[in-house]
Amino acid sequence: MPSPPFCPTHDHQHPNVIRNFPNRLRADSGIMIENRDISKARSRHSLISSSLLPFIIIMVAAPFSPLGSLSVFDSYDETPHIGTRFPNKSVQLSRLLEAPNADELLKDLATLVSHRGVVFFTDQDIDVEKQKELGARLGELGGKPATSKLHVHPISEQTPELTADVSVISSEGGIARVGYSNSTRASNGWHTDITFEPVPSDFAILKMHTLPAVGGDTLWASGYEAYDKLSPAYQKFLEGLTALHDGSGFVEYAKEQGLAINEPRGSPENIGTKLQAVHPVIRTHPVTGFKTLFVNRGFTKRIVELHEEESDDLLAYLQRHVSENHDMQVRFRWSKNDVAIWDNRCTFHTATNDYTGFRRGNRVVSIGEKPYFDPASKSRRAALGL
Ligand SMILES: O=C(O)CCC(=O)C(=O)O
Ligand SMILES: [Fe+2]
Repeated sequence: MPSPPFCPTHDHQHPNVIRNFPNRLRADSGIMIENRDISKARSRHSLISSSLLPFIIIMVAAPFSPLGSLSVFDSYDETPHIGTRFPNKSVQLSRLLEAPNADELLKDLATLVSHRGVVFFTDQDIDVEKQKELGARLGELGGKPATSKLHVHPISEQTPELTADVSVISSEGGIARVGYSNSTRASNGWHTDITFEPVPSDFAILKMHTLPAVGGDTLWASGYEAYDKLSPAYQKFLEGLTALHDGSGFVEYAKEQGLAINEPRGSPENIGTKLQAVHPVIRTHPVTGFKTLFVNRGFTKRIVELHEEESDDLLAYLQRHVSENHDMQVRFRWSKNDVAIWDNRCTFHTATNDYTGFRRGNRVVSIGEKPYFDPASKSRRAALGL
């Protein structure tokens, strides 16, 4: 196997890395040059003079890759359906932000996150100010409404160190611990961030800087694959429905703590202290165009068009569908200063509260667009021919 020609950091450590190789060629040249196995080319093209063989260019359909300009860096897919990782700490988000082609790199990063659901970066030096800049630019480059900014969480407090558009994710309390109980099933923690907002989130960026020696993994699940695994009849049924999302847990927490609910929260439409919104049960992702399941255990309380008992049963089924299908999940074991960027339009996630000691990180959540369902949109499997 010849070494990939364009990647100075290529180390062949992960078996999946080589999958990016044809795409890298495609990204750079516009065509795909098949030079990986010249012996096969020799037998297929035996009428061609052997002196020409090293220069054979075969036009073949390259497999789809959402990496774009990021294909120059080593990366691998954590699972077939969700999760991509940049394993080398030489890939720093802080440097992508300063690169001469930063707009191209960040737009491609946003596209990659939208396709793969969650993307992991190793040992990052990015500070909170730059994390906020990244959060703002990712969605802007994808063309979201100009009124959509960073989310201000209803119960985030402004401190001398951090503005209210940064959420501290801490084992000691606050946003990540509201409603937490260690005497219920771990899978009750599955949620999608802030779906109680009329204009909910596109991206979230979490950097973990304090970790227990072991434990505290985070899991993500794919909303695209959750849709795709359902039968056509069930898909059709869900496509006609809408659901009420409710963040009343935060309202109660604010009351108990004597806090005011912050508003507006990253969009002129995210106002009021009720923290409720109605969204389609299946939404179309505005970047990929794929259909995705958009109800979650944490915030979705009621399917509007159904009787209460029907709604309870359906939501319980969909929760099991997400939490019990581990073929649509990825589990990430954090190391200090790792960063995860996920798309809140097409994923679910949950923390794992199995550790002792401190665990802390900073999270930035950006506001995207109002969810919609386009009946002409395709599922991910249909669009990619999977
Ligand atoms: O603590 C974690 O692993 C994830 C917390 C969370 O839900 C979030 O940051 O949105
Ligand atoms: Fe979350």
